[in-house]
This record gives sequence, structure tokens and C-alpha cells, in this order.
Amino acid sequence: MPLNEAVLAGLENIVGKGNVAADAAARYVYGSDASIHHHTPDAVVRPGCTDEVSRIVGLCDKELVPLTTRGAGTGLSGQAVPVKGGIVLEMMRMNRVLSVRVEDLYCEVEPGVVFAGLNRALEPHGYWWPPAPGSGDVCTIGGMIANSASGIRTVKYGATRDLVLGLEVVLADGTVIETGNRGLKNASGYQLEKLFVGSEGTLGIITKARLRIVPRPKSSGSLIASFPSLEAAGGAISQVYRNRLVPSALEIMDRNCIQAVKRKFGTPLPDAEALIIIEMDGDRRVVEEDLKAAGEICRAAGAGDIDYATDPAKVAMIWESRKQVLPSMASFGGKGPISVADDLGMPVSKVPEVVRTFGEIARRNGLIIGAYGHAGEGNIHGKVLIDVKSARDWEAARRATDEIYEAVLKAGGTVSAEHGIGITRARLFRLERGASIEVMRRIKKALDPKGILNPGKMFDAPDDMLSENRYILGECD
Ligand code: LAC
Ligand code: ZN
Repeated sequence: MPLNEAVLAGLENIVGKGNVAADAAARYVYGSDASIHHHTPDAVVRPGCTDEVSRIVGLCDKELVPLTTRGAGTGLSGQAVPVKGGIVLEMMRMNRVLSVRVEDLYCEVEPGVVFAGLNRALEPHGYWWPPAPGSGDVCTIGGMIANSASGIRTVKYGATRDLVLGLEVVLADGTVIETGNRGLKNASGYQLEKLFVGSEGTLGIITKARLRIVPRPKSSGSLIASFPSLEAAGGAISQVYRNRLVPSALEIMDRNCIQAVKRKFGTPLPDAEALIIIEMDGDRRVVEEDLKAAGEICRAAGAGDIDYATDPAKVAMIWESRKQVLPSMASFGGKGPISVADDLGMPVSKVPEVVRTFGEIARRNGLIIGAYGHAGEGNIHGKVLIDVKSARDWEAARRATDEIYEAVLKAGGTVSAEHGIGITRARLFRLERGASIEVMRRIKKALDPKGILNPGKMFDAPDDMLSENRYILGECD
């Protein structure tokens, strides 16, 4: 139902006419994020400060208008797709780095600051904020916090959740609260700042964040090693930990991902069943010693080619090939990727066994599945490729998703280690979390009794992933 004129005028009154868009083009564009889902909002509103956010939420609360908060829209699970219509609250205007306090080890930012931009601001101080998601050049800090984003450096430095010290949050009735403190330790009651991290915009709107910052490593180096089997690669990873090495990144790619990158970009990667890439950072001498030790471990575990790199250009090439996996898989084998079962978390030692199962599941269901990701944390992205116009392929994808997930659950895993639940993973999330879902529902009810904040997500998303996906709407064979 479109917004009534009075609500639209009220929103324009708060943020100014130029910061409300209700034309068809804006509404269509803001109906998507980086997931497979789409739903058109009634209007897009761009606040410039906390007070405006508070007044907007107050208005939505009074008029029962659904409100979906959005950063850069890079979420992969539909978190920013306004499935119940209403308004999309786009936070990109609130984009100031408010302070960098090296002596207190924190910085304070508005939610629309871009991850890469924050790190550019920290660089002259010799510091950084490490969680490095693949979309780091464009994604916002607010979005990262709302989804507890992470990436290749999490294995050493922690995910967003570990690096948030405090938040300013606007609650569903427009109240503004401060959580956390300005020190590094905090044993004062419930840690509400952590509650909002990963809440996907369902509990409140983040308007300011205090983030723990970390000294930039003095140097880093990487190696890339090819393996004749996933098991051999897994064996090397186990030995890295048994030998008390602390990589700053530890990534894996399976055969399909290697081939996809080679075909799409011509990158000179070795032909192998699996590649692992290890990064060490710190003092140069230690980096060199640790890399050498990691290389010996890989060799003993059965690695073929091992390529060391401390030279920045070569390091960049290695990591670029890792970055190219997602775009390369977009067209591998004439099929397209869908974001289902693509962000699995499991104990590190279970990775080879689970990834091998993906191959069997792919064969059984006539699909292509590629696996890659943050093996050092047991976080694997399984890319299921299908013909998105084929109803048969969607059904096969659904079966494959269930089978993949069964393998992951058996391994003691989780449905999302870094991409969040949103719509895409809601069904499996509910199955996985069992009775604790009810506790989450109660928290949601307590903080958002009218259910206006990002409704239709996590606990409330539909069971059927097909019903919410943009390709299926009358376009399938
Ligand atoms: C990656 C993103 C997709 O690791 O999480 O490439
Ligand atoms: Zn990832």
C-alpha cells in the first residue's frame, strides 16, 4: 500500500524534499540488495543526523510504516530488501569519521562511513580496523555492524562483533540510547552493543559506532600452495594450528573455483584439486620465518607447487585471484550463482569432509557447486550454480541446499558465518537454532512491539526461498 500523502509530507518535513524519493526508478532500485530477493519500497528516505533518524522512526512507529535500514546494499541475504514495503532508510549521508583516538585505541564513526574510507582515515595514524569483507571498497560500517560482517582477516583479528566497543542506537519508538563505554573493558550489565551487532536492523538503527582500532602490521607476506586433494589441504591447515602459527589469513579454493578464476581472468593459478593461501603479518623477520614454516608444513602435507611472496606486487596478484572467485563463479559452466547455502560455518577440521560432500551433492542433483573461503575459520562459501530460468534447477537447488546443510549440521556447523540470515537463510536458521529462536523473538517483541523494524526477516521470513526470489516470478520454463 503506498504511503499516504500526510506521511510523505511528514518525512519531507524531517529530512527535506531532496532526501525523500518516491519515484518508480528510485523505488525499483532500492528494492534490491546484493541478494536474489527483490521487493519495492514505497519511498526512500535519507537522514542526515541522529535527530532526523529518531523523528523518522517516531513517525513510522505512529503510522505503522515498515522501515528497512540500508547502507550500501551489499548484503547477500536480503537484509536490506523491504519485503513488507514501507520506507528504506538509506544511511549514506551520515558518513563522517568523528574521531580517531589512538591513545584510547578507538575511533568513532557515523554508520555511512565506507570500510575502505575508514581505513584510509586510520592509515596516517599507523592503525586500521581489520574486518575485511569482500565488499570492503563500498560497504558501510553501519551495514557491517548490523550484519556482523567479516572476511579474510577475521582469523587473526576477529569479526565486527569483536571490534565494537559501543553504539548509539535509535530504538523503534524513536528513543536514542548509548551502549558500551569509552574504555576497552566493560563488565557493566548486559552488553547491549553486542546485541545490536548482527541484529540486521530488526532491533534498532545504528547512528554512531565506537570501534576498537588495531596497529597496522609492520609487514606481511603470503604463500599459495596447491594440493592433490581437499584432504591434503585440510591436513596442512590442521598442522598450521598444531605448530602454533597464527596466520592473518588462511583461505581455500576448490577445483571449480580455481578453474573459474583461470577461465574468466586468465590468472596463472596451478591446476589442482585445492589451493590454500596463507598470509602472515608482523615483524618482517617473523613473517619470513613463519611463512617458511607454513610452506614446510604444506610440503609435508602433500603440496605440489608452493609460491612464496613478500614482494607487494606478487602478494597483490595472489589476493586478487582470491577476490576474483565470486565474480568468476558468476558465469562458470554457463550457469549463474544463487546465494543459498553459501556461507557455512563449521569446525576447521571438518572443512575437507564437508567440501567433498558438496561434490557428491552436486553430481546427485545435476548442479555445479564451487567451494572456497575462510578455511582457517571453518567458514566456507559454497556457490551453487543453476540455470536461473529453470524451475527444475531451482528444485534441484532446494534439494542440494538441504543436503549441504544436513552435512554442515552433522559437522556441528552453522548456516551463516558472515553473510547473515535475512531472507535467504531464514528457514535453515530456524531449524538450526531451535528453542533459542523463541528467546530472539521475545527480545524483538520487547524492543519493537509493533514490528516496524525490518519486518519479514530472520524469524518471520517465508519458509519457501522460491517464493521470494526475483527470477521465478513467471519467468521460469
Ligand atoms: C567472500 C565473500 C563472498 O569471501 O564473503 O568472497
Ligand atoms: Zn567471505
